[in-house]
Amino acid sequence: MAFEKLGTGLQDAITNLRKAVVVDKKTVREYVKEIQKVLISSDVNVKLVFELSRRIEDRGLLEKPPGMLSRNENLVRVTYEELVKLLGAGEKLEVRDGNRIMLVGTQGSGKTTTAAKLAKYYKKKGLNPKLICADTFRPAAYEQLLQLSEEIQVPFYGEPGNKDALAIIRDGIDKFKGEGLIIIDSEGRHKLDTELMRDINRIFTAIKPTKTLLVLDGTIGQGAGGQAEAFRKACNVDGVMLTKLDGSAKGGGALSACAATQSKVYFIGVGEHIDDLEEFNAERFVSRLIGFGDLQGLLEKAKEVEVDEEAAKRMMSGKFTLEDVYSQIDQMRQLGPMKKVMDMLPFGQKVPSDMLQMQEIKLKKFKIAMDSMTDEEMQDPDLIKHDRIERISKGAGVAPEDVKELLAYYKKMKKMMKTMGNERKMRKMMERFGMGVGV
Ligand SMILES: Nc1nc2c(ncn2[C@@H]2O[C@H](COP(=O)(O)OP(=O)(O)OP(=O)(O)O)[C@@H](O)[C@H]2O)c(=O)[nH]1
Ligand SMILES: [Mg+2]
Repeated sequence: MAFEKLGTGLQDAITNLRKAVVVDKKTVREYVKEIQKVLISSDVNVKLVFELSRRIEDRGLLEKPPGMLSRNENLVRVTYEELVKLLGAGEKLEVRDGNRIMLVGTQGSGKTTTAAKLAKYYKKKGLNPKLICADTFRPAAYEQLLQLSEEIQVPFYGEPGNKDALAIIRDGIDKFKGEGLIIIDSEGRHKLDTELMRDINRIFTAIKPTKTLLVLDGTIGQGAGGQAEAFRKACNVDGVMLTKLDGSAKGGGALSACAATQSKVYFIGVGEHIDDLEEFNAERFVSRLIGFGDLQGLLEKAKEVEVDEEAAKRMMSGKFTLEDVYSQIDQMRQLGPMKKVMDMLPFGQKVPSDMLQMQEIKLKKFKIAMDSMTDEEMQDPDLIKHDRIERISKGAGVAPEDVKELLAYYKKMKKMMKTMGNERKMRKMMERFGMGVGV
């Protein structure tokens, strides 16, 4: 499996961090050191690794954790963000039928295999890919792509024996009437030589591909950056396809080097099989390395509460009105089953179970009842006594018991919010004295 070592290394570092009871300078340094080791053994450029670890350390120590995140949870989030930055922002290759993709690259980098992989990939997406073999250099090139195209049942064009690559491409496009997504496999040379570049340029000018993609062998590690840069200067490369990342310990180096040279990696090849192609998206990639489930929950936790911070502060300070209950019910229903929502919050376990079991139908009744209340009543529910209960229940078409139950629910919540607010203050105070408690 590709990147298994990198993933395990990162996950181990995170597991150790999570075990830490106190998150202080020493813990952060140790964690950052572990991350450094993992990245360097994955061939990421030492300078980049040090820059990244400095940022993780600084942010981990100085940044106020957003939302409900603890300090070590925030460190994991920061690591994720910095790794995504290191590998470049996600951007999809935008192509459609009628476009032409040309693959270029040095000999043996994986162009022919990748051309077929790409054709299968877009076929599965509902496009109509077609393959042209424009490699006149290697005698077996025609047979190789023909066979692959038969395997994936994609139309193929080639002219064995013809040495004029440009003429073959033109004939192919004619034969396909310019329709479908035309993928052109070109020839490779020993290394990046001027002759190859001249050929590519000649074809490039005549064909004007919609996208020119550079196929790079990922096993060369950091060297991928230099190649990517050279090709980009020589011809108009739109992006990179990094191959052979399976089983290569240098994958991290190749990926980060491409990002560092502003060469967008669109796809990665992770095996010899035709399906071993993945669209590269740094966010998805890093979250998978770190452990997807873990990270998703964490990011949501940070986001979710960011939005509600004001309301939460107000509620916890004891200023809790029926309006808060109203919006709380709305939010909870948006988020899903209440039990699940509560489990995500650090104080979740403390919420009495009867509150969690509050049925949907009851919440709906509560909302209807609140719709029949005046602003004054919403702000100050203590005003709601016998006559008002009668009026509200009649206006809303619910039983007076429902209104009473709502008021009881409100009182219980208000009390709970106050207790939690006090606990939060306590926790903050402990943190200030360097007694921060871990996850
Ligand atoms: N393990 C692995 N092997 C790959 C991958 N992509 C290509 N290969 C292998 O790399 C070798 C070269 O692939 P080709 O597709 O023939 O490379 P090419 O760039 O077309 O080569 P030339 O046409 O000779 O320049 C083949 O044995 C492929 O099976 C990959 O993602 N993983
Ligand atoms: Mg080839």
